[in-house]
Amino acid sequence: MFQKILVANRGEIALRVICACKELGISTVAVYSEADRNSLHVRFADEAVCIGPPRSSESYLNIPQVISAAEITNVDAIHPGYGFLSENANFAKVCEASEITFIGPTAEVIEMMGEKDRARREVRTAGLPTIPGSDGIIEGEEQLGKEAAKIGYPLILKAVAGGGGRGMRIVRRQEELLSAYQTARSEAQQAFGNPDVYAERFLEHPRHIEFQVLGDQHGKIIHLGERECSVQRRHQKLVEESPSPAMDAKRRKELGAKVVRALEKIGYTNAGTVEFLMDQDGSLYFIEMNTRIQVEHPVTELVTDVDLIKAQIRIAAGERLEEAVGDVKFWGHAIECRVNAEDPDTFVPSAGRAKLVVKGRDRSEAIGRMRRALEMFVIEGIKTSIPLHRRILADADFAAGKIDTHFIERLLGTNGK
Ligand code: MV4
Repeated sequence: MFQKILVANRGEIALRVICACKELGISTVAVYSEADRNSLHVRFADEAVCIGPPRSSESYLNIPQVISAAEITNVDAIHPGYGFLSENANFAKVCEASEITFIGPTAEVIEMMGEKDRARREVRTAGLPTIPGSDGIIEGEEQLGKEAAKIGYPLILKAVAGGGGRGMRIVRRQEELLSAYQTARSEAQQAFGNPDVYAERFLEHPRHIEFQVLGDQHGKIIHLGERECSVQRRHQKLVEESPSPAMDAKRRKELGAKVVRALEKIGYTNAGTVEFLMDQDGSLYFIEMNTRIQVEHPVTELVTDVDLIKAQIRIAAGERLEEAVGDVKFWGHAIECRVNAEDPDTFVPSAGRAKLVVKGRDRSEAIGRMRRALEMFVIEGIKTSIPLHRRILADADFAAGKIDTHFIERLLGTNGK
């Protein structure tokens, strides 16, 4: 097992990783920017190293600075948390070259899943259902026409280097195709330095359902069930829950087994999330894979009793899944509300995020408990999204499990803006 881990992150996830290390008896090193000198993650870590000015590009995203801090403090491993360097294949490579364990999948797999068209091809070859679409990137106007004729309308153009809702363009009619393609390419070039796009059939009212997985370094993969993440606004998730009200035991078992087999073929290691869209007819299709721990991991922890961060650390240290996690049993229903410090009218942010997570024996008890907790939750002096969460949890459609990615637009009577 590792003796010392550097936590290459800030805020609640840095603190979460530090807590896991403390429980495992591992020493911790925090890194911080000049703006975060007095943060809790700095206070609770055994050591702390300032890695630069407030701007994250010069601190938390600065690979040489993070690696220097790791070398000075002589750590065995680095936990990247989420965001920042967590899905940066080059960072994983630099860690390896510096003989520091990157707590996550291999650089090769991070790279594979980061190229969204390649991820799609690889998982399809490995047996997962994907949305009908182009085989790879669309190389030019001639191929564009052929692919569109094959896929039909509406279709969606997605940046290969995008993900999480960035770099997408919906095309509803052939007349819009060429200009959408050109705009998508130039936006992708602007945003990611890579103009490549691929195409998929566009699903109008999907649910977003994702599977949590863990893979050890001995070739074994398990899944820890799914999370329902359809309640979102502008690609920011607001409420997540496990299990999904749209899944049943049979489909969970079937798709879960496919996910496990596919990732075993790919050689996936450590924690990851496989994202699916569920069509209105109930079909599930792969869209992308996240090769990091996610914000919403606690809802899975509550229904499985698995500490996912400790599992990540133990797997990275070489333990087998049987040892690191053991048998996984599912019990109850968990819900997370992401409480944002923001103005409810303008959505102007004032500070980070808090997570309110509850568990009940079933969905109805979890909803009742969340409503009670939201009612008693007091934050003074700043505006927060708590009133919005109270409305979501009091909504009849939400209670009935009738949620898709347009739920918030319907609730607010807007287009989500
Ligand atoms: C889609 C889609 C409909 N059809 N792909 C948005 C985030 C990125 N991970 C993929 N996204 C979507 N891909 C096809 N073929 C609709 C979305 C989408 C969405 C997906 C999940 C959660 C919220 C969403 C909000 C708008 C659009």
